[in-house]
Amino acid sequence: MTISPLAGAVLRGLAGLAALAAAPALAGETAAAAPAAVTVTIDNFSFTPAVATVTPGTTVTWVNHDDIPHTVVETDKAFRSKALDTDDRFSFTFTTPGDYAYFCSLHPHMTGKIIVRPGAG
Ligand SMILES: [Cu+2]
Repeated sequence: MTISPLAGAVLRGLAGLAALAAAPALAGETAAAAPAAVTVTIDNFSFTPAVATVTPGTTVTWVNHDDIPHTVVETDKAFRSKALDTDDRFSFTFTTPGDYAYFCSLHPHMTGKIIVRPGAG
């Protein structure tokens, strides 16, 4: 038995649909690999979220919403901001997995942590 020209066209159409169906999955992987960004707000003498888990390559931006200055200082000096006035922001891109505990050098009871972990998020 031979496949009619019509049946051949239908089969080719199905193959085309399968290719289309595969495309969104590839697009999703591309999006997941894109640089990520996380914002930590400083409000009422606290960091929110206090603990954030991110993937390597993520840029974290701290924004001070208080009307007094704060800083963002990593305990092992991985990063250190200047004093942030109201609405000032400080960004750091995390490339190395690990735990990064930080605090405000002006108010050391203000603490937070960024956990950098492959596959997180
Ligand atoms: Cu502070």
